[in-house]
Amino acid sequence: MAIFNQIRVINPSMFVESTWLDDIVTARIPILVLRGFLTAEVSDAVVADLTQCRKQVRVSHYPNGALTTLGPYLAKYTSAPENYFTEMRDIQPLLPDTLLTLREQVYWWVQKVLKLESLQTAQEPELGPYSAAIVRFHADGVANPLHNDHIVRDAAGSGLAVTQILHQLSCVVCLQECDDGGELRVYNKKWQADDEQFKTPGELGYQDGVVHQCETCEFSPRRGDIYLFNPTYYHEIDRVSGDTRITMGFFFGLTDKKMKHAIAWS
Ligand SMILES: O=C(O)CCC(=O)C(=O)O
Repeated sequence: MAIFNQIRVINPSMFVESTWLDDIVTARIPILVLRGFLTAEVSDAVVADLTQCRKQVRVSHYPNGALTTLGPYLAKYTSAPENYFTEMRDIQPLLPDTLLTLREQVYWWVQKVLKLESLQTAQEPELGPYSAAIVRFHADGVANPLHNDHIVRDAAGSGLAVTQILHQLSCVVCLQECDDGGELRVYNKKWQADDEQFKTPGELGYQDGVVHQCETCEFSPRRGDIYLFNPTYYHEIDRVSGDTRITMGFFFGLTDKKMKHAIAWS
């Protein structure tokens, strides 16, 4: 049986392997880490500038947890997508330049490392551009329950452009690491329709039984790490201790069978 714990760490001087994209899509590589691309100076500058946006940070409460975010996430708005685009337009002018520049830089690195011909923020014909990234804050004591991200399922029937993708991937940039905890744990199990019996309506995520006896891959992000994984595989974030874990993230979806073109959103 394959061992599902092989995180692959790459640095900017490594030769790009043409199989990496397929390896992440299939979770042969459960987590691909780009280390040494982003400097400490840049991540520190972004974190410092984020304090200007305190008023725009939102906390979404659920019976089993809360999500603290800067910028909209589409999964929250699938029944009223126009509100997602409005929130995105309202917040865009308030985001610091350092964050916007980093976002562009990360898109470019991801495109090169995965040998994509294009990676662009998704556009909705009537509603405009999607949000290109989100900042997530996990303060001391916060965890994220077991879940998976699958926009084709979550926005089914909405007609949104992102529901046309063939595969969904997640990119996360660690801007500030926590002192302890905060590991990302990915399970060797992809969501399937009959897992819905493990969902409690209204709550975040799924009951633990859905990943019973599945292999796992655990990763403690360090400041400056950029990591990629397939979020349709179950995953969770362990309780954070100490400093707030701050990340910038976006999803991207491959739009063609040859896996050369991708659109991104948060
Ligand atoms: O912050 C992380 O490590 C993972 C965030 C997450 O759940 C995702 O990107 O789907």
